[in-house]
Amino acid sequence: MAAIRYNDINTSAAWARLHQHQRATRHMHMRQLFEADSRRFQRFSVELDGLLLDYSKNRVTGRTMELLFELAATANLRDWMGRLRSGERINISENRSVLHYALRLPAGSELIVEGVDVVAQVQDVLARLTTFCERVRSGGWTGFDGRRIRDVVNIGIGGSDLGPELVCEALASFSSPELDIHFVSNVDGQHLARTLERLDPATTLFIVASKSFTTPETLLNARAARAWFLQHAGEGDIARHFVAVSTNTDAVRDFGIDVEHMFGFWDWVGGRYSVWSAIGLPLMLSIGPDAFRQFLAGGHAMDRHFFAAPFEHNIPVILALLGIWYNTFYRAHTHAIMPYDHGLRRLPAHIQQMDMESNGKRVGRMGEWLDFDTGPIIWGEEGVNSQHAFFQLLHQGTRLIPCDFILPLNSHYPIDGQHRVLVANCLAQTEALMRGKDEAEVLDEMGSVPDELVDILLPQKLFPGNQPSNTIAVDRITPYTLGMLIAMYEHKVFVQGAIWGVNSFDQWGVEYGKQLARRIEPELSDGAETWQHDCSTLGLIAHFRKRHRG
Ligand code: G6Q
Repeated sequence: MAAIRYNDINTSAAWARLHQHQRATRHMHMRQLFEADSRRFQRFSVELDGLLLDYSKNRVTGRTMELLFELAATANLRDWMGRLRSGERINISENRSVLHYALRLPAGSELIVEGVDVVAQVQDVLARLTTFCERVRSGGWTGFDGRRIRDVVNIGIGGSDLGPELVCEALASFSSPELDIHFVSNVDGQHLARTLERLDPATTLFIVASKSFTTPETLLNARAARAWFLQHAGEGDIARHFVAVSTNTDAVRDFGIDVEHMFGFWDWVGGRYSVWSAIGLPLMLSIGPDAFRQFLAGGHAMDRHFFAAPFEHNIPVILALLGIWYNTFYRAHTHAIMPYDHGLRRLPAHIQQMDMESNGKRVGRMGEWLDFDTGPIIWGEEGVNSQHAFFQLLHQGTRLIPCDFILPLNSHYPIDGQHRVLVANCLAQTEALMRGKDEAEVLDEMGSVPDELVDILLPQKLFPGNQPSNTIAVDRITPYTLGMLIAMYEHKVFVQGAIWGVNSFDQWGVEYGKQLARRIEPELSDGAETWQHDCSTLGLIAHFRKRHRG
Protein backbone atom coordinates (compact mmCIF):
# COMPACT_ATOMS: atom_id res chain seq x y z
CA MET A 1 0.00 0.00 0.00
CA ALA A 2 1.44 3.37 -0.97
CA ALA A 3 1.89 5.77 1.92
CA ILE A 4 -0.37 8.75 1.39
CA ARG A 5 0.51 11.94 3.18
CA TYR A 6 -2.59 13.87 4.11
CA ASN A 7 -1.85 15.92 7.18
CA ASP A 8 1.21 17.99 6.50
CA ILE A 9 1.25 19.88 9.78
CA ASN A 10 4.92 19.00 10.30
CA THR A 11 5.86 20.66 7.04
CA SER A 12 4.06 23.89 7.93
CA ALA A 13 5.83 27.17 8.58
CA ALA A 14 4.35 27.27 12.09
CA TRP A 15 5.93 23.90 12.90
CA ALA A 16 9.31 24.99 11.55
CA ARG A 17 9.16 28.26 13.49
CA LEU A 18 8.49 26.32 16.70
CA HIS A 19 11.50 24.09 16.08
CA GLN A 20 13.63 27.14 15.49
CA HIS A 21 12.27 28.85 18.58
CA GLN A 22 12.92 25.74 20.68
CA ARG A 23 16.54 25.66 19.52
CA ALA A 24 16.95 29.35 20.31
CA THR A 25 15.40 29.17 23.78
CA ARG A 26 16.20 25.71 25.06
CA HIS A 27 18.92 26.92 27.41
CA MET A 28 16.69 29.54 28.96
CA HIS A 29 15.95 28.82 32.63
CA MET A 30 12.54 29.50 34.14
CA ARG A 31 14.23 30.98 37.20
CA GLN A 32 15.47 33.84 35.04
CA LEU A 33 12.09 34.27 33.42
CA PHE A 34 10.55 34.75 36.85
CA GLU A 35 13.31 37.11 37.93
CA ALA A 36 12.74 39.20 34.82
CA ASP A 37 8.98 39.45 35.13
CA SER A 38 7.25 39.90 38.46
CA ARG A 39 3.88 39.65 36.71
CA ARG A 40 4.60 36.30 35.09
CA PHE A 41 1.97 34.56 37.23
CA GLN A 42 -0.70 37.04 36.10
CA ARG A 43 0.40 36.81 32.48
CA PHE A 44 0.38 33.05 32.36
CA SER A 45 -2.69 32.05 34.32
CA VAL A 46 -6.39 31.76 33.49
CA GLU A 47 -9.35 31.43 35.80
CA LEU A 48 -12.74 29.94 35.01
CA ASP A 49 -15.52 29.61 37.55
CA GLY A 50 -13.11 29.09 40.44
CA LEU A 51 -10.76 26.81 38.50
CA LEU A 52 -7.33 28.38 38.18
CA LEU A 53 -4.75 27.25 35.67
CA ASP A 54 -1.31 28.61 36.51
CA TYR A 55 0.96 27.75 33.61
CA SER A 56 3.66 30.28 34.41
CA LYS A 57 6.08 27.52 35.48
CA ASN A 58 6.61 26.40 31.92
CA ARG A 59 9.54 26.91 29.57
CA VAL A 60 7.63 29.47 27.58
CA THR A 61 7.71 33.15 26.76
CA GLY A 62 4.97 35.25 25.23
CA ARG A 63 6.55 34.46 21.85
CA THR A 64 6.36 30.71 22.49
CA MET A 65 2.66 30.98 23.17
CA GLU A 66 2.14 33.08 20.03
CA LEU A 67 3.85 30.45 17.93
CA LEU A 68 1.82 27.69 19.53
CA PHE A 69 -1.42 29.57 18.83
CA GLU A 70 -0.23 29.99 15.27
CA LEU A 71 0.23 26.21 15.07
CA ALA A 72 -3.34 25.71 16.31
CA ALA A 73 -4.59 28.08 13.63
CA THR A 74 -2.52 26.30 10.96
CA ALA A 75 -4.11 23.00 11.99
CA ASN A 76 -7.57 24.59 11.61
CA LEU A 77 -8.37 23.91 15.21
CA ARG A 78 -11.42 26.19 15.28
CA ASP A 79 -12.81 24.32 12.35
CA TRP A 80 -12.29 20.96 14.07
CA MET A 81 -13.94 22.28 17.21
CA GLY A 82 -16.94 23.27 15.09
CA ARG A 83 -17.08 19.83 13.50
CA LEU A 84 -17.02 18.17 16.91
CA ARG A 85 -19.71 20.48 18.19
CA SER A 86 -22.06 20.06 15.26
CA GLY A 87 -21.94 16.26 15.40
CA GLU A 88 -20.06 15.73 12.16
CA ARG A 89 -18.80 12.15 11.88
CA ILE A 90 -15.22 13.02 12.78
CA ASN A 91 -14.54 9.50 14.04
CA ILE A 92 -13.90 8.56 10.44
CA SER A 93 -12.68 4.98 10.87
CA GLU A 94 -15.85 4.03 12.73
CA ASN A 95 -18.07 6.49 10.83
CA ARG A 96 -19.38 8.03 14.05
CA SER A 97 -20.05 11.43 15.50
CA VAL A 98 -18.29 12.33 18.74
CA LEU A 99 -20.87 13.87 21.00
CA HIS A 100 -19.98 13.12 24.60
CA TYR A 101 -20.18 16.86 25.22
CA ALA A 102 -23.90 16.64 24.35
CA LEU A 103 -24.42 14.44 27.43
CA ARG A 104 -23.67 17.59 29.44
CA LEU A 105 -26.02 19.94 27.61
CA PRO A 106 -28.73 21.16 29.97
CA ALA A 107 -32.37 20.23 29.42
CA GLY A 108 -34.01 22.73 27.12
CA SER A 109 -30.95 23.29 24.92
CA GLU A 110 -31.01 22.20 21.34
CA LEU A 111 -28.77 19.94 19.32
CA ILE A 112 -30.17 18.29 16.22
CA VAL A 113 -27.75 15.93 14.51
CA GLU A 114 -28.76 14.21 11.27
CA GLY A 115 -32.38 14.95 12.10
CA VAL A 116 -32.23 13.52 15.62
CA ASP A 117 -32.89 15.61 18.70
CA VAL A 118 -29.85 14.54 20.71
CA VAL A 119 -30.71 16.52 23.83
CA ALA A 120 -34.17 14.93 24.03
CA GLN A 121 -32.60 11.45 23.80
CA VAL A 122 -30.11 12.27 26.51
CA GLN A 123 -32.70 13.81 28.80
CA ASP A 124 -35.02 10.78 28.39
CA VAL A 125 -32.35 8.44 29.68
CA LEU A 126 -31.41 10.87 32.44
CA ALA A 127 -35.07 10.94 33.54
CA ARG A 128 -35.21 7.12 33.65
CA LEU A 129 -31.94 6.99 35.57
CA THR A 130 -33.27 9.57 37.99
CA THR A 131 -36.43 7.61 38.73
CA PHE A 132 -34.45 4.42 39.21
CA CYS A 133 -31.84 6.05 41.45
CA GLU A 134 -34.47 7.71 43.59
CA ARG A 135 -36.16 4.36 44.17
CA VAL A 136 -32.92 2.63 45.10
CA ARG A 137 -31.70 5.49 47.28
CA SER A 138 -34.99 5.85 49.13
CA GLY A 139 -35.27 2.13 49.79
CA GLY A 140 -38.34 1.83 47.54
CA TRP A 141 -36.48 -0.61 45.27
CA THR A 142 -36.03 -3.72 47.35
CA GLY A 143 -34.15 -6.97 47.00
CA PHE A 144 -35.72 -10.43 46.92
CA ASP A 145 -36.39 -10.60 50.65
CA GLY A 146 -37.90 -7.13 50.88
CA ARG A 147 -34.88 -5.35 52.33
CA ARG A 148 -33.42 -2.27 50.69
CA ILE A 149 -30.33 -2.34 48.50
CA ARG A 150 -27.13 -1.71 50.47
CA ASP A 151 -24.39 -2.58 48.00
CA VAL A 152 -23.99 -1.86 44.32
CA VAL A 153 -21.43 -3.74 42.24
CA ASN A 154 -20.49 -2.21 38.90
CA ILE A 155 -19.14 -4.88 36.57
CA GLY A 156 -17.33 -3.30 33.62
CA ILE A 157 -13.85 -2.65 32.30
CA GLY A 158 -11.90 0.14 30.61
CA GLY A 159 -14.18 3.06 29.92
CA SER A 160 -17.02 1.26 31.67
CA ASP A 161 -14.99 1.15 34.87
CA LEU A 162 -12.24 3.76 35.15
CA GLY A 163 -14.41 6.86 34.86
CA PRO A 164 -17.19 5.68 37.18
CA GLU A 165 -14.71 4.43 39.76
CA LEU A 166 -12.76 7.69 39.70
CA VAL A 167 -15.83 9.87 40.15
CA CYS A 168 -17.30 7.71 42.92
CA GLU A 169 -14.00 7.81 44.83
CA ALA A 170 -13.53 11.51 44.21
CA LEU A 171 -17.01 12.39 45.44
CA ALA A 172 -17.13 9.96 48.35
CA SER A 173 -17.90 12.83 50.71
CA PHE A 174 -21.15 13.43 48.80
CA SER A 175 -22.19 9.78 48.82
CA SER A 176 -25.22 8.25 50.47
CA PRO A 177 -24.33 6.46 53.73
CA GLU A 178 -26.99 3.89 52.81
CA LEU A 179 -25.14 2.55 49.78
CA ASP A 180 -21.67 1.15 49.20
CA ILE A 181 -20.45 1.12 45.63
CA HIS A 182 -17.95 -1.50 44.43
CA PHE A 183 -16.17 -1.94 41.13
CA VAL A 184 -15.16 -5.23 39.56
CA SER A 185 -13.22 -5.09 36.31
CA ASN A 186 -10.44 -7.66 36.27
CA VAL A 187 -11.14 -11.12 34.91
CA ASP A 188 -8.80 -12.37 37.64
CA GLY A 189 -11.32 -14.19 39.84
CA GLN A 190 -9.78 -12.55 42.87
CA HIS A 191 -11.41 -9.24 42.06
CA LEU A 192 -14.97 -10.55 41.99
CA ALA A 193 -14.51 -13.16 44.73
CA ARG A 194 -13.00 -10.70 47.19
CA THR A 195 -15.77 -8.21 46.47
CA LEU A 196 -18.58 -10.72 46.88
CA GLU A 197 -17.28 -12.33 50.06
CA ARG A 198 -18.33 -9.21 51.99
CA LEU A 199 -21.77 -8.88 50.40
CA ASP A 200 -25.28 -10.12 51.08
CA PRO A 201 -26.99 -11.20 47.83
CA ALA A 202 -30.39 -10.08 49.13
CA THR A 203 -29.24 -6.48 49.40
CA THR A 204 -26.85 -6.32 46.44
CA LEU A 205 -27.55 -4.75 43.07
CA PHE A 206 -25.33 -5.52 40.08
CA ILE A 207 -24.83 -3.08 37.24
CA VAL A 208 -23.47 -4.83 34.17
CA ALA A 209 -21.86 -1.94 32.32
CA SER A 210 -20.72 -2.61 28.79
CA LYS A 211 -21.26 -0.44 25.76
CA SER A 212 -20.91 -3.41 23.42
CA PHE A 213 -22.10 -6.10 25.83
CA THR A 214 -19.63 -8.41 24.16
CA THR A 215 -16.53 -7.73 26.28
CA PRO A 216 -15.39 -11.16 27.55
CA GLU A 217 -13.99 -9.95 30.88
CA THR A 218 -17.23 -8.21 31.76
CA LEU A 219 -19.48 -11.03 30.60
CA LEU A 220 -17.45 -13.64 32.49
CA ASN A 221 -17.64 -11.58 35.68
CA ALA A 222 -21.35 -10.93 35.12
CA ARG A 223 -22.04 -14.65 34.63
CA ALA A 224 -20.04 -15.51 37.74
CA ALA A 225 -21.93 -12.87 39.71
CA ARG A 226 -25.23 -14.27 38.49
CA ALA A 227 -24.16 -17.81 39.46
CA TRP A 228 -23.21 -16.56 42.94
CA PHE A 229 -26.55 -14.79 43.21
CA LEU A 230 -28.50 -17.86 42.11
CA GLN A 231 -26.96 -19.90 44.91
CA HIS A 232 -29.07 -17.76 47.22
CA ALA A 233 -32.08 -16.75 45.12
CA GLY A 234 -34.22 -17.84 42.20
CA GLU A 235 -34.19 -16.92 38.49
CA GLY A 236 -37.24 -14.75 39.06
CA ASP A 237 -35.26 -12.58 41.46
CA ILE A 238 -32.66 -11.59 38.87
CA ALA A 239 -34.76 -8.67 37.64
CA ARG A 240 -34.49 -6.92 41.02
CA HIS A 241 -30.75 -7.44 41.31
CA PHE A 242 -29.29 -7.04 37.83
CA VAL A 243 -29.50 -3.96 35.66
CA ALA A 244 -27.53 -3.18 32.52
CA VAL A 245 -25.97 -0.14 30.94
CA SER A 246 -25.33 -0.74 27.27
CA THR A 247 -26.02 0.17 23.66
CA ASN A 248 -26.76 -3.48 22.77
CA THR A 249 -30.36 -4.32 23.70
CA ASP A 250 -30.36 -7.82 22.16
CA ALA A 251 -27.25 -8.93 24.03
CA VAL A 252 -28.65 -7.57 27.30
CA ARG A 253 -31.86 -9.52 26.74
CA ASP A 254 -29.92 -12.67 25.82
CA PHE A 255 -27.95 -12.37 29.03
CA GLY A 256 -31.22 -12.51 30.94
CA ILE A 257 -31.53 -8.93 32.09
CA ASP A 258 -34.97 -7.37 31.71
CA VAL A 259 -34.58 -4.61 29.11
CA GLU A 260 -36.91 -2.52 31.25
CA HIS A 261 -33.90 -2.35 33.53
CA MET A 262 -31.45 -1.42 30.85
CA PHE A 263 -30.18 2.14 30.46
CA GLY A 264 -28.96 2.98 27.01
CA PHE A 265 -26.51 5.30 25.41
CA TRP A 266 -25.30 5.78 21.85
CA ASP A 267 -22.51 4.87 19.51
CA TRP A 268 -21.38 8.50 19.50
CA VAL A 269 -20.16 8.14 23.09
CA GLY A 270 -16.69 6.57 23.23
CA GLY A 271 -16.09 4.26 26.19
CA ARG A 272 -13.41 6.49 27.72
CA TYR A 273 -15.73 9.48 27.39
CA SER A 274 -18.83 7.73 28.72
CA VAL A 275 -18.83 8.60 32.42
CA TRP A 276 -21.37 11.35 31.64
CA SER A 277 -23.83 8.86 30.17
CA ALA A 278 -25.73 6.02 31.84
CA ILE A 279 -22.25 4.56 32.50
CA GLY A 280 -22.24 7.14 35.32
CA LEU A 281 -25.09 5.26 37.02
CA PRO A 282 -22.93 4.21 40.02
CA LEU A 283 -22.19 7.87 40.63
CA MET A 284 -25.82 8.89 40.38
CA LEU A 285 -26.73 6.14 42.84
CA SER A 286 -23.98 7.28 45.15
CA ILE A 287 -24.47 11.06 45.16
CA GLY A 288 -28.05 11.34 43.89
CA PRO A 289 -29.53 12.74 40.68
CA ASP A 290 -29.26 16.43 41.64
CA ALA A 291 -25.57 16.20 42.43
CA PHE A 292 -25.05 14.13 39.26
CA ARG A 293 -26.59 16.99 37.29
CA GLN A 294 -24.10 19.30 38.99
CA PHE A 295 -21.35 17.05 37.69
CA LEU A 296 -22.81 17.43 34.19
CA ALA A 297 -23.14 21.19 34.73
CA GLY A 298 -19.43 21.44 35.60
CA GLY A 299 -18.56 19.60 32.39
CA HIS A 300 -20.91 21.87 30.47
CA ALA A 301 -19.27 25.00 31.92
CA MET A 302 -15.95 23.75 30.57
CA ASP A 303 -17.57 23.00 27.18
CA ARG A 304 -18.96 26.53 26.93
CA HIS A 305 -15.56 27.94 27.77
CA PHE A 306 -13.79 25.62 25.34
CA PHE A 307 -16.06 26.41 22.41
CA ALA A 308 -16.19 30.17 23.03
CA ALA A 309 -12.97 31.43 24.61
CA PRO A 310 -10.20 32.79 22.41
CA PHE A 311 -7.25 30.43 22.31
CA GLU A 312 -5.19 32.86 24.42
CA HIS A 313 -7.57 32.33 27.34
CA ASN A 314 -8.76 28.83 26.55
CA ILE A 315 -7.74 26.40 29.30
CA PRO A 316 -7.91 23.12 27.36
CA VAL A 317 -6.26 24.72 24.32
CA ILE A 318 -3.41 26.13 26.41
CA LEU A 319 -2.85 22.78 28.16
CA ALA A 320 -2.86 20.96 24.85
CA LEU A 321 -0.41 23.36 23.23
CA LEU A 322 1.97 23.18 26.18
CA GLY A 323 1.79 19.40 25.92
CA ILE A 324 2.67 19.61 22.22
CA TRP A 325 5.51 22.02 22.99
CA TYR A 326 7.22 19.44 25.19
CA ASN A 327 6.10 16.28 23.46
CA THR A 328 6.87 17.30 19.92
CA PHE A 329 9.44 20.05 20.15
CA TYR A 330 11.36 18.97 23.28
CA ARG A 331 10.71 15.28 22.60
CA ALA A 332 9.64 14.70 26.20
CA HIS A 333 8.10 11.26 26.21
CA THR A 334 5.89 11.39 29.24
CA HIS A 335 3.55 13.65 31.14
CA ALA A 336 2.79 13.17 34.82
CA ILE A 337 -0.44 14.01 36.64
CA MET A 338 -0.28 14.46 40.40
CA PRO A 339 -3.54 15.10 42.23
CA TYR A 340 -3.01 16.47 45.73
CA ASP A 341 -6.26 14.88 46.84
CA HIS A 342 -6.69 11.33 48.05
CA GLY A 343 -10.12 11.09 46.39
CA LEU A 344 -8.57 11.87 43.02
CA ARG A 345 -6.07 9.04 43.24
CA ARG A 346 -7.65 7.29 40.25
CA LEU A 347 -7.49 10.43 38.13
CA PRO A 348 -4.10 9.56 36.58
CA ALA A 349 -5.45 6.16 35.53
CA HIS A 350 -8.55 7.67 33.98
CA ILE A 351 -6.65 10.37 32.10
CA GLN A 352 -4.07 7.78 31.12
CA GLN A 353 -6.73 5.79 29.30
CA MET A 354 -8.44 8.87 27.91
CA ASP A 355 -5.21 10.26 26.50
CA MET A 356 -3.22 7.18 25.53
CA GLU A 357 -6.10 5.31 23.90
CA SER A 358 -7.13 8.49 22.08
CA ASN A 359 -3.81 9.82 20.85
CA GLY A 360 -1.55 6.76 21.00
CA LYS A 361 -1.63 6.59 17.21
CA ARG A 362 1.05 6.41 14.52
CA VAL A 363 -1.10 7.22 11.53
CA GLY A 364 -3.32 10.16 10.76
CA ARG A 365 -7.07 10.12 10.46
CA MET A 366 -6.87 9.40 6.71
CA GLY A 367 -4.41 6.55 7.16
CA GLU A 368 -1.30 8.57 6.38
CA TRP A 369 1.94 7.87 8.24
CA LEU A 370 3.01 10.47 10.75
CA ASP A 371 6.73 10.99 11.16
CA PHE A 372 6.61 12.78 14.48
CA ASP A 373 5.71 11.74 18.00
CA THR A 374 2.06 11.82 19.00
CA GLY A 375 0.47 10.97 22.35
CA PRO A 376 2.77 10.95 25.38
CA ILE A 377 2.91 8.34 28.12
CA ILE A 378 0.58 9.58 30.84
CA TRP A 379 1.31 8.49 34.36
CA GLY A 380 1.10 9.72 37.92
CA GLU A 381 0.10 9.10 41.47
CA GLU A 382 -1.51 11.00 44.26
CA GLY A 383 0.58 13.90 45.51
CA VAL A 384 2.63 13.75 48.72
CA ASN A 385 2.85 9.94 48.51
CA SER A 386 4.59 10.25 45.16
CA GLN A 387 7.06 12.76 46.64
CA HIS A 388 8.33 9.90 48.78
CA ALA A 389 8.54 7.62 45.78
CA PHE A 390 9.48 8.89 42.33
CA PHE A 391 10.00 12.63 42.75
CA GLN A 392 13.74 12.05 43.10
CA LEU A 393 13.85 11.40 39.36
CA LEU A 394 11.84 14.53 38.62
CA HIS A 395 14.25 16.65 40.63
CA GLN A 396 17.60 15.14 39.74
CA GLY A 397 17.06 12.62 36.97
CA THR A 398 18.05 13.19 33.37
CA ARG A 399 14.61 13.47 31.81
CA LEU A 400 12.29 16.31 31.03
CA ILE A 401 8.94 15.44 32.59
CA PRO A 402 6.17 18.01 32.39
CA CYS A 403 3.69 17.65 35.24
CA ASP A 404 0.18 18.72 36.17
CA PHE A 405 -0.41 19.38 39.86
CA ILE A 406 -4.10 19.26 40.75
CA LEU A 407 -4.82 21.11 43.93
CA PRO A 408 -8.11 21.53 45.81
CA LEU A 409 -7.74 24.53 48.12
CA ASN A 410 -10.14 23.13 50.70
CA SER A 411 -10.63 19.64 52.00
CA HIS A 412 -13.83 17.83 52.90
CA TYR A 413 -11.91 16.26 55.77
CA PRO A 414 -10.37 19.14 57.73
CA ILE A 415 -8.20 17.28 60.22
CA ASP A 416 -6.20 19.66 62.36
CA GLY A 417 -4.36 21.72 59.73
CA GLN A 418 -3.38 18.73 57.60
CA HIS A 419 -4.65 20.34 54.44
CA ARG A 420 -2.21 23.23 54.83
CA VAL A 421 0.62 20.71 54.95
CA LEU A 422 -0.70 19.11 51.78
CA VAL A 423 -0.97 22.45 49.99
CA ALA A 424 2.46 23.55 51.19
CA ASN A 425 3.93 20.35 49.79
CA CYS A 426 2.28 20.84 46.43
CA LEU A 427 3.46 24.43 46.09
CA ALA A 428 6.93 23.53 47.35
CA GLN A 429 7.29 20.85 44.71
CA THR A 430 6.30 23.08 41.81
CA GLU A 431 8.65 25.79 43.06
CA ALA A 432 11.55 23.40 43.60
CA LEU A 433 11.02 21.79 40.20
CA MET A 434 11.01 25.20 38.57
CA ARG A 435 13.89 26.95 40.32
CA GLY A 436 16.18 24.08 41.25
CA LYS A 437 19.12 24.74 43.56
CA ASP A 438 22.30 26.27 42.15
CA GLU A 439 25.92 25.94 43.18
CA ALA A 440 26.00 29.04 45.37
CA GLU A 441 22.94 27.85 47.29
CA VAL A 442 24.37 24.38 47.79
CA LEU A 443 27.74 25.71 48.96
CA ASP A 444 26.00 28.06 51.32
CA GLU A 445 24.01 25.16 52.81
CA MET A 446 27.06 22.92 53.08
CA GLY A 447 29.00 25.33 55.28
CA SER A 448 32.63 24.39 55.94
CA VAL A 449 33.38 21.05 54.33
CA PRO A 450 36.84 19.85 53.17
CA ASP A 451 37.51 20.59 49.49
CA GLU A 452 37.73 16.94 48.44
CA LEU A 453 34.28 16.34 49.92
CA VAL A 454 32.87 19.39 48.18
CA ASP A 455 33.88 17.85 44.84
CA ILE A 456 31.96 14.70 45.69
CA LEU A 457 28.95 16.22 47.36
CA LEU A 458 28.31 19.38 45.42
CA PRO A 459 27.15 17.75 42.17
CA GLN A 460 24.90 15.43 44.13
CA LYS A 461 23.22 18.27 45.95
CA LEU A 462 22.59 20.38 42.87
CA PHE A 463 19.07 20.58 41.48
CA PRO A 464 18.93 21.64 37.82
CA GLY A 465 15.34 22.86 38.08
CA ASN A 466 13.63 24.05 34.89
CA GLN A 467 11.14 21.15 35.16
CA PRO A 468 7.83 22.48 33.85
CA SER A 469 4.53 22.16 35.64
CA ASN A 470 0.96 23.39 35.47
CA THR A 471 -0.93 23.94 38.69
CA ILE A 472 -4.66 23.47 38.40
CA ALA A 473 -6.38 24.67 41.56
CA VAL A 474 -10.05 24.37 42.42
CA ASP A 475 -11.86 25.58 45.50
CA ARG A 476 -12.69 22.03 46.56
CA ILE A 477 -13.62 18.81 44.81
CA THR A 478 -17.36 18.94 44.22
CA PRO A 479 -19.47 17.33 41.52
CA TYR A 480 -19.25 20.62 39.61
CA THR A 481 -15.48 21.13 39.83
CA LEU A 482 -14.83 17.48 39.12
CA GLY A 483 -16.99 17.80 35.99
CA MET A 484 -14.91 20.80 34.94
CA LEU A 485 -11.65 18.97 35.49
CA ILE A 486 -12.56 15.86 33.53
CA ALA A 487 -14.07 17.82 30.64
CA MET A 488 -10.93 19.99 30.62
CA TYR A 489 -8.75 16.94 29.99
CA GLU A 490 -11.15 15.56 27.38
CA HIS A 491 -10.88 18.75 25.37
CA LYS A 492 -7.13 18.89 25.84
CA VAL A 493 -6.86 15.43 24.29
CA PHE A 494 -9.15 16.48 21.44
CA VAL A 495 -7.05 19.56 20.66
CA GLN A 496 -3.83 17.58 20.56
CA GLY A 497 -5.39 14.96 18.31
CA ALA A 498 -6.75 17.66 16.01
CA ILE A 499 -3.32 19.29 15.70
CA TRP A 500 -1.43 16.03 15.17
CA GLY A 501 -4.11 14.99 12.71
CA VAL A 502 -5.06 11.70 14.41
CA ASN A 503 -8.51 10.28 15.01
CA SER A 504 -8.69 10.45 18.81
CA PHE A 505 -11.89 8.43 18.97
CA ASP A 506 -11.10 4.96 17.67
CA GLN A 507 -8.91 2.32 19.36
CA TRP A 508 -7.88 -0.33 16.85
CA GLY A 509 -4.77 -1.00 18.90
CA VAL A 510 -6.83 -2.64 21.62
CA GLU A 511 -8.22 -5.27 19.24
CA TYR A 512 -5.17 -7.35 18.31
CA GLY A 513 -4.37 -8.58 21.79
CA LYS A 514 -8.03 -9.53 22.26
CA GLN A 515 -7.97 -11.62 19.05
CA LEU A 516 -4.87 -13.50 20.14
CA ALA A 517 -6.24 -14.08 23.64
CA ARG A 518 -9.32 -15.71 22.10
CA ARG A 519 -7.02 -17.98 20.11
CA ILE A 520 -4.68 -18.88 22.97
CA GLU A 521 -7.32 -19.55 25.61
CA PRO A 522 -8.40 -22.98 24.27
CA GLU A 523 -4.75 -23.87 23.66
CA LEU A 524 -4.05 -23.65 27.37
CA SER A 525 -5.94 -26.92 27.84
CA ASP A 526 -3.91 -30.05 27.39
CA GLY A 527 -4.14 -31.57 23.95
CA ALA A 528 -5.71 -28.54 22.31
CA GLU A 529 -4.20 -27.79 18.94
CA THR A 530 -1.57 -25.13 19.13
CA TRP A 531 -1.55 -22.40 16.56
CA GLN A 532 1.67 -21.27 14.88
CA HIS A 533 3.15 -19.24 17.72
CA ASP A 534 6.69 -18.05 18.25
CA CYS A 535 8.80 -20.31 20.47
CA SER A 536 8.52 -17.99 23.47
CA THR A 537 4.72 -18.08 23.43
CA LEU A 538 4.77 -21.85 22.76
CA GLY A 539 7.18 -22.33 25.66
CA LEU A 540 4.96 -20.31 27.98
CA ILE A 541 1.84 -22.24 26.90
CA ALA A 542 3.65 -25.50 27.61
CA HIS A 543 4.90 -24.17 30.95
CA PHE A 544 1.35 -23.24 31.92
CA ARG A 545 -0.03 -26.64 30.90
CA LYS A 546 2.60 -28.37 33.00
CA ARG A 547 2.17 -26.25 36.10
CA HIS A 548 -1.50 -25.25 36.14
CA ARG A 549 -3.70 -27.26 38.48
CA GLY A 550 -7.06 -25.59 37.79
C1 G6Q B 1 -12.70 2.96 25.66
C2 G6Q B 1 -12.36 1.67 25.14
C3 G6Q B 1 -12.41 0.53 26.10
C4 G6Q B 1 -13.82 0.07 26.47
C5 G6Q B 1 -13.72 -1.28 27.16
C6 G6Q B 1 -15.05 -1.81 27.59
O1 G6Q B 1 -12.79 3.96 25.00
O2 G6Q B 1 -13.07 1.43 24.00
O3 G6Q B 1 -11.72 0.81 27.29
O4 G6Q B 1 -14.45 1.00 27.27
O5 G6Q B 1 -13.10 -2.20 26.30
O6 G6Q B 1 -15.92 -1.92 26.50
P1 G6Q B 1 -17.43 -2.21 26.72
O7 G6Q B 1 -18.02 -1.06 27.45
O8 G6Q B 1 -18.01 -2.38 25.34
O9 G6Q B 1 -17.52 -3.47 27.53
